[in-house]
Amino acid sequence: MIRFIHLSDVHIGLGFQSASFSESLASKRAFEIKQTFFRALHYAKNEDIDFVIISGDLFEHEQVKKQELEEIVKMFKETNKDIFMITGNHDPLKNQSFWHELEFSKNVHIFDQELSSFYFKKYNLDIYAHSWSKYYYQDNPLSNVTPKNKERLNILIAHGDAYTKKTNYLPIDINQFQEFDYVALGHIHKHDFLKQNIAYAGSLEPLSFKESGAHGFVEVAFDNKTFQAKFVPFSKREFEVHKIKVTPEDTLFTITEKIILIAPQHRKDQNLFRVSLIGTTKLGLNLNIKDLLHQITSEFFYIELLDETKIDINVEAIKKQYNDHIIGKYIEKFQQLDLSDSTTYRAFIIGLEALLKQKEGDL
Ligand SMILES: [Mn+2]
Repeated sequence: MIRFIHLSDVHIGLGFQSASFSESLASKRAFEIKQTFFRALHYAKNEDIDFVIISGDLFEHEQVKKQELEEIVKMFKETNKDIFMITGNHDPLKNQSFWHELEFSKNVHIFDQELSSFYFKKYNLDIYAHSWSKYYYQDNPLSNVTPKNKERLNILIAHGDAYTKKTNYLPIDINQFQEFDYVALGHIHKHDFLKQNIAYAGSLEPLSFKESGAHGFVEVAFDNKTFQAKFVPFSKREFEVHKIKVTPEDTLFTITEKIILIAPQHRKDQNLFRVSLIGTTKLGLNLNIKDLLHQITSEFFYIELLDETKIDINVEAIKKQYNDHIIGKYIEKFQQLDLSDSTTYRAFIIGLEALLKQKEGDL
């Protein structure tokens, strides 16, 4: 029986430049990515795991520090398990790459840019793979891959896109991989079993709100007779994306309560939340996201709040009522603009509210 873990897309060194994280949160997340990766290696060491597969994008070529890679080299050595690895589009084997400067221990097997196989005598196993050596692949170096020795067990490691035929990120057709016993895919960050024996491990730790849900690795056990593969949730945190419906009956207090009650405390302490307020609010409620965020922020490890609400207001009725008044003219002017644009809509409502208040004052 062979037991191994298949992980992928760790992205060590990621700087989170495109996220709205503070500098301290970005560096905390970068640390946690490394921490979880090392925890996975510990898992391999302490559980009865024969080897580890890493399907590309271990680190960020542009951002990682050499010192961090030296930590990985050391950790690989201490793991003392065979590690089979390819590079991906974020850490390609280019001429000026850290890959050439690091000295890995003997248990680490990094595949070259040309497709090749590694024979693992102990398990009568062949592992096929190639590493990325450039940032884009329209061509497919795997198009003719097939196991040479069918009496052996055969594993393929690949980094690419199995969902899109026309892609710059190595189009993968899984139908070509029928004869492999297991295919360890990387590149797509959401874990997915395309077949029971062909899987994306997904990113080990989620990297953004686009990567909500559970993250971890795939654990596989098989021999000539049996096959088992399961996803193991392993990330330290998850990204959670929520929508909260607001109604005209809601007050600032009830809206605040709805946000606080969105998840049990342990998830609020652990996960990163993005909450969109949708629905309609009463005219004059004065929903201010910054103030609201101030009220709730201490309840969460991290929360982003988005206001997508509309004001409960019958514009046509007001326009009719104030036909000859500046209010009617104001509405007419704004209706010529694109009110589906949220900034324009906000501006329209703020002005309308002010004018209506003014009008009330006149009475
Ligand atoms: Mn990736």
